[in-house]
Amino acid sequence: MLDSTARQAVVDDELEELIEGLTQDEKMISPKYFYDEVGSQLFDEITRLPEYYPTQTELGIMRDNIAEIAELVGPQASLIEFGSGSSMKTHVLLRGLTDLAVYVPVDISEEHLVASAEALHQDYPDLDIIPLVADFTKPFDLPTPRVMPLKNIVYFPGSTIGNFTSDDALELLKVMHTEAGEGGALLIGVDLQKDAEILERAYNDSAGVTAAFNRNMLRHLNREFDTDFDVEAFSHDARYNTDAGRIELRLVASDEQTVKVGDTEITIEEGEGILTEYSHKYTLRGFSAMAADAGFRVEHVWTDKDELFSVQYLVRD
Ligand code: AVJ
Repeated sequence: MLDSTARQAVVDDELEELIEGLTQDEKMISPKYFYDEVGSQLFDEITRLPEYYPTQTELGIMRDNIAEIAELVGPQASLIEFGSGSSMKTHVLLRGLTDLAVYVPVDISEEHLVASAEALHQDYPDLDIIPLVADFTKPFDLPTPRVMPLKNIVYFPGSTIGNFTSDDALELLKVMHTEAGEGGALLIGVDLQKDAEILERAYNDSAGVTAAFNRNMLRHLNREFDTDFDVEAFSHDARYNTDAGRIELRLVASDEQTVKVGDTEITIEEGEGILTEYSHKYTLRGFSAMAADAGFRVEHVWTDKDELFSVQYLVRD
């Protein structure tokens, strides 16, 4: 745990980063601020919405193909999940893989990590689980398990890769390449390009859950950084940018707003949007080109019958 001085330093850095994002030509706030307790609950609700196809589709792909996935992974692998690993998809793997040597969930939030690792230990008492607190966008040291693994399998589900710009996504793939090590592989969920209509429906659900999720970010900031965003003065906007192949989430001010962020006053014009998230969608060809730049070769791709979503097994070249 961080002591109070260290925690203050983190908050100061984050405040600086927040101000930087809000003083650019195109104002932006990092999507990491979606996930306070309420935001995590809202995201959970999103994954159960009929319009939000990614979660259920990916889970279906995992269930339908777990035998083939287990065959490729082989016995005595180390499964290294980027993210804290509380999802149903993780359970499909932990149940379906043969004789795992160790499971290493990696997350920046110690709280999430400890809670989910404890729950997993109840379900898999014989599995060696070694939670690791780390920022997985930068290389980190792997722990030493009880049993020496035959290979490392990095797992990155949820199309979280879509949150990253292409430069950052490439950097992250390179980190995964390093962590996979010699003979290792990456199992990754990647959302696919499709009709704008299906995509926009998934991020503009009729129950308004995604809108609440987007706006909740401001409530989170008000609490954590003592800012004074008028949450009700911002509306949810999600549209598909066809050229860039990504959904863009914004919070749009209904009238001029002045907000105090630390010692900085920020003016947001009427109708101006603050970018809160990119969710990139890939073509199979585009993703494999990026993977190749990071040193990976796509060994296998599984999709659903409508080719909405893909799960891909990448090996080191
Ligand atoms: C968790 C980043 C994969 O991009 O679809 C869902 C987040 N944002 N609805 C996505 C999200 C709005 C989600 N990821």
